[in-house]
Amino acid sequence: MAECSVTVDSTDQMSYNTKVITIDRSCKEFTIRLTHSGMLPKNVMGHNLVISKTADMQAIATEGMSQGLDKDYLKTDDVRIIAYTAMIGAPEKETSVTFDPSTLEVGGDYSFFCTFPGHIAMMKGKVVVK
Ligand code: CU1
Repeated sequence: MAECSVTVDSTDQMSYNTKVITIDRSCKEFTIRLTHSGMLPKNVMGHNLVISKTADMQAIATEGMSQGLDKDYLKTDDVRIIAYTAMIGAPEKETSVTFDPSTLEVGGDYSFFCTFPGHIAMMKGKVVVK
């Protein structure tokens, strides 16, 4: 059976606990659960998880910065965003997003990243579609 969900943890060290997320395109729905194991609040060490083509990643993060904290540092109606979670920080422990993976191409160049200002330098990884 296909694995149709994954959990990624984020930390006060400005990191995710994985560098690769594998998405099985045969899943009807795919769920990404983002946890925050740190003690710092959202305005200091907020994290989200956004998926886009790798080529669009930097532009989405830059545009997100100008949106400010109340909009979770993300322009959510940007059509280049494939999926995104809310931004969380302590005391929130987790959030999740469920989306249809059939919009992704097998072998396509996708990434996941955090749009909190400055975090993309460390908080990014590859999305592998199989
Ligand atoms: Cu972050």
